[in-house]
Amino acid sequence: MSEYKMPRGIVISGTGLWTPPEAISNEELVAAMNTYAEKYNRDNAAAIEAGEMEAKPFSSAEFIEKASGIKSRYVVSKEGIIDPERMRPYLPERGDDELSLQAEMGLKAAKLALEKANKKPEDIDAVIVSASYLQRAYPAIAIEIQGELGIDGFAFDMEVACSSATFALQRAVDTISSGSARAVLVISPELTTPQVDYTDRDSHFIFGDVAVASVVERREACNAETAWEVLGTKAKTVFSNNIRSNFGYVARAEDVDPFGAGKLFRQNGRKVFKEVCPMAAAHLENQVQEIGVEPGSIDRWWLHQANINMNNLIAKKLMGDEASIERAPIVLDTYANTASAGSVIAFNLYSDDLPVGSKGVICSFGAGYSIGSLALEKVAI
Ligand code: CO8
Repeated sequence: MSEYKMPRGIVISGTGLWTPPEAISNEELVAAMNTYAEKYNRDNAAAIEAGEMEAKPFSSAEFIEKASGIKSRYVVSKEGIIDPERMRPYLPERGDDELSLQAEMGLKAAKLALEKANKKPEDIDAVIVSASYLQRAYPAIAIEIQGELGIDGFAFDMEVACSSATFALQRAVDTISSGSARAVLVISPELTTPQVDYTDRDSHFIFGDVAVASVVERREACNAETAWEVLGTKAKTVFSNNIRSNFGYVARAEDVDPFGAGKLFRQNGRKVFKEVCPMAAAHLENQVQEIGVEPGSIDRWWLHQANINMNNLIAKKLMGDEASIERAPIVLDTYANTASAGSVIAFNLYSDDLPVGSKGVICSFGAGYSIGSLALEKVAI
């Protein structure tokens, strides 16, 4: 790659994590899916018997925990998801004059991040909302949040699936280093549950809702006691059809059901596992080499949270026998996969304990494929 060297002096000075108040355990989710499957198989018994339809296979809480490490997930609305007659969240439509749901989630995390960074809206020049799904095309959710906070500057939305948060943090670093903004608020309101097919046992257990936010700014303007200086960033994308969501506005002109087969989240999880693990490990090795250190001297890896076995494998490749849950913390047991927010949740929950001088890496990997990382060092202000 290029000889480009990161300009120093840009920090992540605060993060915010908003967790929805409701949670669904594997057992509750499986009970709903299996009641739905039983009824489906009963109602379609003749067609299944004749080989015209496939029976719905049953899900298992034991499988879910063993295969993924997920035990529970937070959701914005639980009731509809675990109702076998509905099998999707119920989110009442809001009017144009009301705050949209994704803006509301993002705003909650943004306020927490501003508080942690000891910043006021007037200190911020730009807002980026970056998530794997956006609830509308325009006006941007980021501009809605900008308006609510009273920020004078510019705002825009972007989407890079599971790497939405890391790619947006990188855009914030670039924006500040080019002088386009003094400070940037990066927000990922991951509202995943409306795009999950809760009748599909392969994917019904994977995702949860959450919102995270970060303040990125110049070290010289930072008001926090400590911050995380950005030592380097790295982004990579390689096209793959193994994780796909075909839901989109063109469905209306294609005369197809926008919520029909293949339009919700789907993946070939096994292939993703096999292909992404070596890509992510190599990417991370390069990331730390570029900042002049060996993987062994990184104190903490805030890895993407899609699968515990994937993270253990990547951690082992990077740290060998030194790999541990303390050095590569896991949040997906309680949060599940929250698309791009997972590594930022891990950073938010597991970074305050580290002393000044510690080094860490935030990294995401997922659909696209996309891999994004930021190498950080804790600094005293
Ligand atoms: N209960 C019981 N059995 C099950 C279940 C279940 N719930 N699900 C699958 N099985 C069965 C399968 O059908 C299969 O049966 P058979 O052998 O008879 O065919 C068997 O169990 C084994 O299935 P798999 O091979 O699929 O099992 P794995 O061990 O591979 O585990 C995982 C499946 C957990 C999905 C795993 O492959 C995985 O986590 N892979 C990595 C995936 C990944 O990292 N993806 C990133 C996606 S996230 C992302 O990029 C963000 C997208 C944007 C967000 C979208 C929001 C909606």
